[in-house]
Amino acid sequence: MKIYDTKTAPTPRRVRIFLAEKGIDVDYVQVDLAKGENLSPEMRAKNPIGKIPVLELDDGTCIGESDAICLYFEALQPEPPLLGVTPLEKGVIAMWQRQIEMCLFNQVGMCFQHTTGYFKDRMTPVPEFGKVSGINANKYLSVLDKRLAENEFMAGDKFSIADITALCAIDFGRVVDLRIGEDQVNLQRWYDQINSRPSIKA
Ligand SMILES: N[C@@H](CCC(=O)N[C@@H](CS)C(=O)NCC(=O)O)C(=O)O
Repeated sequence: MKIYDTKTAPTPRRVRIFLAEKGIDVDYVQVDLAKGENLSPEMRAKNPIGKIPVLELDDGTCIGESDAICLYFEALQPEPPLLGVTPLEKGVIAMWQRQIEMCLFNQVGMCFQHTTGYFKDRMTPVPEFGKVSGINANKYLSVLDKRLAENEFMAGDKFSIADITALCAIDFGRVVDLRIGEDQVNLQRWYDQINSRPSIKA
């Protein structure tokens, strides 16, 4: 099997960290997004929306969507669990994963795409929308800071996929000037803790 990956992009990074946490080695094939390699007919045959990452299994089956890829590997190798074990853990982790994706990760992505025009060859940037997305992302950091005042990790007392998504969003957010506020001490404590995990370098 192999994963079509782009080393500099935040979404495939989520999958690389997830797999590093599980100690799963996969071959990665680099795809140049700036050159539009992800939009070729060959890549669209693997993922109709032409986005990265894509997991290609040995029988040719392709799975797009970072969450779906992580779900596949969690089922294949449950240890260490990153999506929860009990029904309660699974529900709480899924909630934080989804909200962090919608309110932070996607907002950072929209801010980047619409304020920089990085993909203007394939989309119409709307700078005002990008600006509002950046403001939304910034505001959501205070929700996370509050959450982390009472919880070690995003979804409670265990490291999970939600922590990976949040860290990748915050790191990528630097390109659009997203910063943890000086007063957001809980978020900073969490960030330093997660950022020191060996998997983060994946
Ligand atoms: N929901 C998808 C998002 C994938 C996505 O947006 N990937 C970006 C890289 S971070 C991409 O391939 N962009 C290329 C493009 O839009 O042309 C997932 O979670 O896998």
